[in-house]
Amino acid sequence: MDARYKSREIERRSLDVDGLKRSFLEWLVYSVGKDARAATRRDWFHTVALAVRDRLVDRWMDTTRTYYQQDAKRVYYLSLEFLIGRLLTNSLANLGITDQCRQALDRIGLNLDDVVEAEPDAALGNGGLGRLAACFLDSMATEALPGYGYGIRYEFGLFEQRFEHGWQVEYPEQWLQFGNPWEFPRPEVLYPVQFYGRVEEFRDSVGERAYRWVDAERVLAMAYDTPVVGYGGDTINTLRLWSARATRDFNFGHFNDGAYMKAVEQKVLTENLSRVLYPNDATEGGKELRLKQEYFFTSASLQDILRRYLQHHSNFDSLPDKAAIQLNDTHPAIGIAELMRLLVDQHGVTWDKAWDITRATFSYTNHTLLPEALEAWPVRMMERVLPRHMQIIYEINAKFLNRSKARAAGDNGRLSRLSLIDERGDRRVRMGNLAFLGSHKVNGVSALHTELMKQTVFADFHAEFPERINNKTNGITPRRWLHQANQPLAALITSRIGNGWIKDLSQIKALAEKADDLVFREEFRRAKRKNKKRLAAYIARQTGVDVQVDSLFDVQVKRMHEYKRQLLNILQAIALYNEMRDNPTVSWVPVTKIFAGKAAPSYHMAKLIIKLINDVAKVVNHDPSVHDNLKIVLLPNYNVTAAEIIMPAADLSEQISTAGMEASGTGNMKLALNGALTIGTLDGANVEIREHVGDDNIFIFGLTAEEVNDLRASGGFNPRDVIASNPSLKRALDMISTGVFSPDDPHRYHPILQALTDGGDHFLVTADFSDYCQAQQAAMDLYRDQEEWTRKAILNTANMGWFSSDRTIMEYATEIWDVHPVKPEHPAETET
Ligand code: RUG
Repeated sequence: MDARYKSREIERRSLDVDGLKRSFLEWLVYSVGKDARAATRRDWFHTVALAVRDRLVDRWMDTTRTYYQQDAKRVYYLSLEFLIGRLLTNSLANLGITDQCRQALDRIGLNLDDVVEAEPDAALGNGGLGRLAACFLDSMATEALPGYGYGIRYEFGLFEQRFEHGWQVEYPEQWLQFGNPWEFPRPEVLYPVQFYGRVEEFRDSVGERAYRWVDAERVLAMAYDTPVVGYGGDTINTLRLWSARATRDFNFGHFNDGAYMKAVEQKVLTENLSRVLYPNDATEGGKELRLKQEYFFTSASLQDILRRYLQHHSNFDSLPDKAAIQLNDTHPAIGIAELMRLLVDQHGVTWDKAWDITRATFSYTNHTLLPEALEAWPVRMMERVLPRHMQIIYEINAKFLNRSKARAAGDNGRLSRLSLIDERGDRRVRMGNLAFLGSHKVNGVSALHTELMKQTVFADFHAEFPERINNKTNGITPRRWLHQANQPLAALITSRIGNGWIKDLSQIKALAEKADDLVFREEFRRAKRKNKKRLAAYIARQTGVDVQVDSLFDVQVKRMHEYKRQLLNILQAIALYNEMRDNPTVSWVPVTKIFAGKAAPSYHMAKLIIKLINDVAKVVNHDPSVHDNLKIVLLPNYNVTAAEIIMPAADLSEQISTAGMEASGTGNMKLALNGALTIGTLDGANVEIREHVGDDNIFIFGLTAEEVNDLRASGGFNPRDVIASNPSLKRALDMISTGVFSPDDPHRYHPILQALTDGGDHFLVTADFSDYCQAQQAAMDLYRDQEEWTRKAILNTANMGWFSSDRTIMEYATEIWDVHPVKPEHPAETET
């Protein structure tokens, strides 16, 4: 090998400060094309990212090659959302070269923290579901599991949220505007995906009835690969995202007609498929583009999975031994019909065999019980967009209902509930039922949620397949959410118990014995204070509001949704505001209420709640009579990057959903791991958090899921009675209704008041108000005793080890996927 080339090869892998510095200077000139004097912060970000990328490519290829050579069983995580956030800090930390990189940049006169700020936040997801997928990628790579993520490379991620006069306004999020140094385009990895057309029946070579999908429109799915670095950098997996490309023949007809503009227009329309992420947490049915997006990425992923499988196999008998496909919610559930189509129509596998293979390969995670979020596509739309799939779904359904008929013993209600088709009104395909039926395992995301799944949405299916439903309580990656986001606390923990916790979070339990150590408590508080100072500066920059660093940071960060009850929180803030004004001589615990979260653009009630929070904040923050003891801020544009600043700084974590409605929550885990005490209902994973951190170290309030159910069923709940009997709630609502917070438009909040009264208060805000205020009071009282507060905070951090996504992913691997760790072989490293 040419000596110069070889030395470059080594240089590309060198992890020391000099090597990094040389690479930076070389990359800036030869790849970014800039002179050091003219380089912007963004140029430096690209430079550093490209140089870091060099250092992981060899190991990435080694990982892929090892999987191939060992024909290892792979797991494919199909998800319409991956909320990955920034990658530079993550890659540096997981490669273990943060300090070297910092020093190398220092020598060039640059600050790593500034460079990091130039990276856009990859927001290819809405909230918890997408972030969970990103945490799982990190855990699969860290646990050396052969795992691939498959999704869509949206050109526009989740919208950017701004507040204009207190209202949410959405702007496009152009994260790819300046290029993405982490991704590798694969123009050769291209699969056709069809839509529309019709199905033709014919006789195959042995005279059997067969089908082909003809006259369809064709789109191409092109792959973009992003390396996923596991902690330690040994395993580097792949996230493969699909981008839509118009086929060339698609446009030919138009060109020949001379209709150039029409051809171009068609190309643009086709490529719209991967243009934008749908901004709804709860999908509304009836959006054709959304259905096409789901099929587009699922079909491309399955074609890719089969291609990889066929490199080693000549028939599909052992597909379930070589591939596990996880459906992240119902979004990729059409994959069940698609795999059937590929096996039966394209590869000539018999129906029954194909069905066995399909079921053994797929598994499905349910993330919600909310009826509006359970996808159901109109049959007429499905027949038009995916005619062959609709036939396949009919056939799966007919066979299944036929089999169940005997057991249902004439119970037609049961059969119609089990059916894949909802025959009521406008006929719809129930994607949850399809996902359930086509999977060998179906899981919920917290113990409570899984139990409720068995009792509610999937009760009939559970009776039919009692072994299928299982629980996999969510988790979070300790790398991003403690090691990287909270460096002061991470360093403190490591100084006491070593750094084993980064890869094995159960080790953090050893901190529990430090909870009584006064010196440790002091250092723990110091770390928290540092994070609070950072957040206070961020709040000042974003909102112009100055907050007291030593006030109680009371944090509610998540999507804006009525069931998450930001409204309950702001009503309590108004009540507290009134108490402070009524009792000016009392020495109040200063409180800073911090909110952040986006509302779906079409969700008017959630947007009105945003406006209410901003309106209340304006009044409270400018009222001198509360002496700065209460501040309220709503931070704009909540995303992963903002969460990394907020989570480490919180004292109190608001997890106050109506019991039975939050499937799990993962923000609750991030906050508790960072030493915040939870104030919450017995909902989702809060139940398990309480079990781990202990009853004394959490503020639980409100109705239980069972009580919520009973109260609603009884029909005897009257919110007006509750309001009349609670003067502080009544006063808060009166202030809203008389325009104290909206003098320019006193009736602005009529819809909210209406929902809480005549609307029946579906989310039971009024029912839980009094208990919530008491829990808040208990939190404020405890906060006065900083020693006791810190002791409990330490116990929260120490007892959150079980909530690592490494634990969750290993449960999936052993109990659902039967996928095992594979150590990559790194031959190049032994050579040099
Ligand atoms: O709302 C749920 C959260 O409770 C959960 O923690 C998260 C991850 O499992 O998923 C959220 N979710 C549910 N996001 N979208 C949906 C409905 O499709």
